[in-house]
Amino acid sequence: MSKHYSNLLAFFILFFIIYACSSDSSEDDLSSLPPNEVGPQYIKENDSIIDFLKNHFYNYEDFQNLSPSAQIELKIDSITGDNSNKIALFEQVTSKSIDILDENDEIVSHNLYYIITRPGVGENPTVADSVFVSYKGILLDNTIFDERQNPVWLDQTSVVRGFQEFTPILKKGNVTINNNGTYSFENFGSGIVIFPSKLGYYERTVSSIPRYSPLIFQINLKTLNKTDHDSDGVDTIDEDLNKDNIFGNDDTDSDGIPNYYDTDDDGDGILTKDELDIDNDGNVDDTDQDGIPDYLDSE
Ligand SMILES: [Ca+2]
Ligand SMILES: [Ca+2]
Ligand SMILES: [Ca+2]
Ligand SMILES: [Ca+2]
Repeated sequence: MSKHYSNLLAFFILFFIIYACSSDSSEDDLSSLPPNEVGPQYIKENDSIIDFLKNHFYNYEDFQNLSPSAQIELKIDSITGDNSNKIALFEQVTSKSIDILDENDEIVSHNLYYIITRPGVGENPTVADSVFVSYKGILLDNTIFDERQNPVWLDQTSVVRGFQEFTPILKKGNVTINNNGTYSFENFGSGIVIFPSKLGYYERTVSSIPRYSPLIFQINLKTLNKTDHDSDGVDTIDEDLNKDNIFGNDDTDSDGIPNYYDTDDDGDGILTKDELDIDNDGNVDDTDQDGIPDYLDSE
C-alpha cells in the first residue's frame, strides 16, 4: 500500500446509512411482524422498478463528452410534458441477476439494473475490497436518503448487497498527486444502479428509508484497496469458500468466527499465516495432497 493510500485510509469512517448492519427499526411497532415472503415481494418490487424505469429518464445529456475529472450529479425525472421525448431509463439499463435465498432456502433470482456512465480505466474491485467512492442514494420517489460528494472508504463486505454487487462492474480511476500535495482522480468509473429491497434493507426501516424500498445509487469509484480483514495472508476474497459473495457463512472450524475474521481457519492451533506456505514457494501448502490446503485442513 502506498503512503498516499494510507493517508486516504485514515479518513475511513463507518457511515451509518449505507451499512447493512445499521438499523433503527427497534422503535417501530411493525418490526415484530415476520418479514414478507421473499418471492412475492420480489415480483412486486421488480414490477414497480420496471414501471419506474419505463416512466423516468436521467440527465444523460449532461454525461456526454465528459472531461477526465468531471463528476456529474445524477438527476432523475418523469417522462412528461417538456420531457416527453426523453429516452427512458428502461431503454438504457443492463440487468444483472443475483441469487438470494428465501425463507425456505430456495433461490429467488433478483435483478439489479444499472447504467455505466463512464467505465473507468483501472482495476475492477471485488465484492471483498475497500472502495473509495462518492455516491448519492435515492428512493423511487426521488427522495435523497444519503449523499457523499467527497469520497469515503467503504468496506464492500459491510455495504448493502446491491451496492456491493454493482461496484465490481466499474473500474477505478487514475490518481494524480498535485504539486500542493493534494490528490485528484481522473477517468474513474461511474454508474447508476437500481435494485429491490432484498439487496438493500428489506423489512427494516433505516433512517429515512421505509421498509421494502427499492434503492437507487449513483456511484463514482475513485480507487480501491484489496483487503485481508484478519491479516492471515489469505485475501478476504479468497476466504469466501462457497463463492456466494457472502463472507459471514464460511466458517471451516465452526467456532462462530467466519474465516475472513479467523486467524486460525481450521482451528488446529496453528495460525493460518504460519501454515499457509511453510516452504515459501509461493504456493499454498497441501501436505497430504487431499485438495484441502493445510490452513483449512485440521488433519
Ligand atoms: Ca460465503
Ligand atoms: Ca472459524
Ligand atoms: Ca482467515
Ligand atoms: Ca490452522
